[in-house]
Amino acid sequence: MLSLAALSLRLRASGCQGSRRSIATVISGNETSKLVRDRLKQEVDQMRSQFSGFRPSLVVLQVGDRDDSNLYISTKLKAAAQIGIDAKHVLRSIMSVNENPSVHGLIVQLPLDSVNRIDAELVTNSVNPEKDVDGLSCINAGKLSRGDLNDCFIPCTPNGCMELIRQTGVSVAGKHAVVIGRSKIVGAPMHDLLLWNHATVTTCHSKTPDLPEQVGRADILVVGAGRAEMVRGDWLKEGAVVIDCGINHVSDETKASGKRVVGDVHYSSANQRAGFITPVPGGVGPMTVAMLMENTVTSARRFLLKNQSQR
Ligand code: NAP
Ligand code: LUD
Repeated sequence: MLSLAALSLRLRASGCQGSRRSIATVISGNETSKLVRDRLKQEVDQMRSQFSGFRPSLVVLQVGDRDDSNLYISTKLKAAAQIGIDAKHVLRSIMSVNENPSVHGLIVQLPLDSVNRIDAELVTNSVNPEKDVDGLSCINAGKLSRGDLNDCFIPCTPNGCMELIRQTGVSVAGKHAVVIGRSKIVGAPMHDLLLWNHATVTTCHSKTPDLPEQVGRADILVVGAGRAEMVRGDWLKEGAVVIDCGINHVSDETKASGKRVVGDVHYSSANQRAGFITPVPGGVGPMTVAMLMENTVTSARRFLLKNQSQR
């Protein structure tokens, strides 16, 4: 199969974009996530026939009733059903799920939506690290930061970004990668993943002076800042791989809903300069869901192996 990189080179070489500057190749999260989900479905089918009806099981715990969480959770439940993962949506205690041997994955959807302030750190750290398919507990985060990538659960959004970078065919080793954001769910684990895939990594945040200068050095740029269309096309290094995690709702009178979703990257200027770029929607979002399914299947596989060796 022709990789995205080869395809992009061919398009450029054949000059099929006319005399205009070549436009970045779109890295589709919708398509890549479908490939991942199809592969997982096959694996789960195989588990089921080999272990008489066994199914990987995921619990999504929600506190409150935020519209965005409701939407993300329903996407996760649909993806799970399609793959054959038995997923439950609960509003109960973490401990009973931790102790239930028939559950292989447990996530606590963030942010927690409650009248009384709840310490999210305390809650994510209460999840049994062996079931922490969101990779947010400090045990899994610590392993990732030390480079023990095969012995931990990697947070779904950065893991999905890595998968999209792989799709381009551009190798990460030796490249200069820039991450904007240092949150526990996106920026910090993204930094670790790029580092242990042998990139030289710069992580930027709200106190970084001269963001455009830092961005201009990036062969690979991952943005998770939560600032609508902040990164402009003219900041980018020509040919860069641009991965946009941002999900921002901006008002748009032309839409029936009165709003639309944009990323943290100004797409129409960035795609004139980037080599590869993810759209929003249809980029990182669907990959987050696919990677959650992957971590759940991995956890179920580990569970099966452990039980087999104990027999
Ligand atoms: P967050 O917890 O608010 O963190 C944002 C990070 O960006 C912080 O580290 C902040 O710096 C940094 N930042 C904010 N403004 C900046 C600026 N002007 N210049 C440089 N850095 C700046 O957000 P998050 O949870 O990481 O999410 C980030 C974005 O990704 C949001 O749009 C969110 O909706 C989206 N997201 C998408 C997915 C997905 O699946 N696609 C998953 C998770 C999140 P400080 O640390 O200094 O405050
Ligand atoms: N908390 C997440 N909170 C929010 N977009 C997601 C997400 C699907 N513990 C925990 O699921 O991994 C998490 N673990 N997150 N998020 C964001 C974050 C969490 C974001 C986007 C999507 C999950 C998604 O499917 C689609 C797209 O970008 O194409 C549709 C977007 C739309 O609004 O139509």
